Amino acid sequence: MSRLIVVSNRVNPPANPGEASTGGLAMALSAALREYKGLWFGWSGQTTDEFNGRLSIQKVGGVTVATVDLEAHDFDEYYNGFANRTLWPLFHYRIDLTAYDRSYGEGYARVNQRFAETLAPLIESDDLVWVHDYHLIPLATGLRRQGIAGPIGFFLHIPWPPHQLLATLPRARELVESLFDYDLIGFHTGEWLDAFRDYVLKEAGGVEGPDGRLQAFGKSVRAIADPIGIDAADFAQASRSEAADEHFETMVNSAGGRAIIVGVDRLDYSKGLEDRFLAYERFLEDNPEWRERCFLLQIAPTSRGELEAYQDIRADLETLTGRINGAYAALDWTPIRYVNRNYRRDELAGVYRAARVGLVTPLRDGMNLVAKEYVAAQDPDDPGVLILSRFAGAAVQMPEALIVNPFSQEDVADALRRALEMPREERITRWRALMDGVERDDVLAWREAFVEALEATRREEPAPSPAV
Ligand code: GDG
Repeated sequence: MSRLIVVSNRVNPPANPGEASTGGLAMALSAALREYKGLWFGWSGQTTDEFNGRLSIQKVGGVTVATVDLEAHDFDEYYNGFANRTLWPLFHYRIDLTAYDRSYGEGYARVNQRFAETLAPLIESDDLVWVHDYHLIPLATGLRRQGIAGPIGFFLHIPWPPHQLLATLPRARELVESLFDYDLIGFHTGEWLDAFRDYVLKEAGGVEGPDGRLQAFGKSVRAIADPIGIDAADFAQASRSEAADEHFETMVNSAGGRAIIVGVDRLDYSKGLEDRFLAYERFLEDNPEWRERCFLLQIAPTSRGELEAYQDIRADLETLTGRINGAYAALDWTPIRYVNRNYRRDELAGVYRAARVGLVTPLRDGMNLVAKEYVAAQDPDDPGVLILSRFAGAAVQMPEALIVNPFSQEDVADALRRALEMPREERITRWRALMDGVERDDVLAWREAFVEALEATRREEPAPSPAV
């Protein structure tokens, strides 16, 4: 069996299975690499005065990790800059928040080249290399320059934007061209895959070959949809742990018989928290009989706190929470409990289980793992109801959820009422269908499908394609 070399910007497997590790990617990759012969390479999270390419190799939670430090201005230009001020907002359809700066692009190219030079000596001829996410799109180009000829795959964890949006990015074409140095590109859904194909065909003058490979820039690549899942078995176990039971009890006791509506999201504008709070306010306004009989618990650990857009959303949510609580609270009832901290994964499982409704309403999301975790944590005999945004990649796989338009306060408010009043039999029927999907399409199925497709590219004879 070949070794699997996984590459991502941050390398942070949880040291113990139940431990906190915020972010879908960290959860998914540590689950995928456990029990697999291989290596996880990326940035250490530390900065240094001058880049030295020195590797730190250690074993964390059963996974071998190799990390390298970056310079402080690399962090500013590559991570805070091009990755999170340019690509993240643009790929989440927020051109209003997208910042372009030449230095960001330069930092992005420089760090990808540094990663390629540091990683290349670790790669053996039989290895499969699997690169993750928007921080590292040009990595394969750097690795090819270093003489790496074996299979390299790329997985995008966020949406791929429509071609007209992507066209607003200076040098978008160059970015797309660099993807053609991979053998395989994976997206969560057919929608993101179609948007990528659209750009290649409409903007880059490419064609789709008879073998299904996309051809452009004198090269060809295979692109697939491969939806990510959670480690369902591990999560089910976490939800039966002592910590989960304790948190379940705490929530039930503190709820005092009221129904809990739960939201769990990194504090990010793509997650639609402001619209969610407004929809909940609308629900309270429209349904006076539900006031004091339920509350919204929003867990939102801070992320990317150095960036202004993230500071703004934090301030806006605090104001909004204050306003809604001020308008509706009673002596013994707070409509919104808004918590800005991180919980352990097993604790979170107990909180999910105690909640009658899981409210997952991103404005745009590559997949969304919280929706799947909420389902996995439910009591089969008395499950809660998932409300899910149609703009999360997960919506395609989870039609038995109450699917909503997160931009419509009315729609979300109606779904809240329907969820809270849903009879037990209907809850069970919907949950069973959702749970079957969560168990079947889990993180291992995602990894297997990608690795098999990447392995298969070794046997493909890329058709010669005209330079465009
Ligand atoms: C990206 C894409 C895609 C959150 N708060 C706590 C906590 N979390 C965990 C959740 C979940 C993960 O973070 C969030 O995953 P999501 O998938 O919802 O979102 P992103 O972080 O934006 O992930 C996304 C994903 O990559 C995978 O491809 O689905 O679309 O944007 O696992 O549980 N975990 C703990 N404490 C918290 O307070 N322990």
